[in-house]
Amino acid sequence: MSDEDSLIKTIDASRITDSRGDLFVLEEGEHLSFPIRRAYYIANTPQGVSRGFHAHKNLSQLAVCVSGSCRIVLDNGRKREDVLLDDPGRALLIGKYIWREMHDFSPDCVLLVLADAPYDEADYIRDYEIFLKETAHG
Ligand code: T46
Repeated sequence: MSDEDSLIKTIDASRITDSRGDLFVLEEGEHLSFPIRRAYYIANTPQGVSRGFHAHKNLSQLAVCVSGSCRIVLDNGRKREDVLLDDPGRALLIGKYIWREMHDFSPDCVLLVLADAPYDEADYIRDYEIFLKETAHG
């Protein structure tokens, strides 16, 4: 886990390497403090396209580039930090009320996201001004 003041909190997957290559493990209890209720993955992102630009009110997620790389910006309304995800053994925690943007997808990027709740559009804040208002006193 990284520096406590930073918005960038990463988790190292367990890596089991043998002559066949690497097998990475992310397991509830061991690596994750929340249950995995949904997994989705983002692939084939055209060059120059960015995604995200929203926050969640009540969703914790773990994101890992299982192939390729992308840059993720995290913003809590007071500061913004960015991190390059380019290692299938390093996963990024994205918590509640964190504005996220995904940029600079490599052509081979597959971004896997593990989430602790089913999809719910009502949980999204997709307007940055509303996000700033909702985090102003937090
Ligand atoms: C997030 C970042 C990291 C579904 O129907 N089910 C799902 O589970 C998801 C994730 C999305 N959708 C629908 C909603 C939209 O109509 O798929 C469409 C694209 O979703 P969105 O524009 O929100 O995708 P991103 O890449 O901007 O954001 C996604 C996640 O939605 C979001 O929770 O934190 O990845």
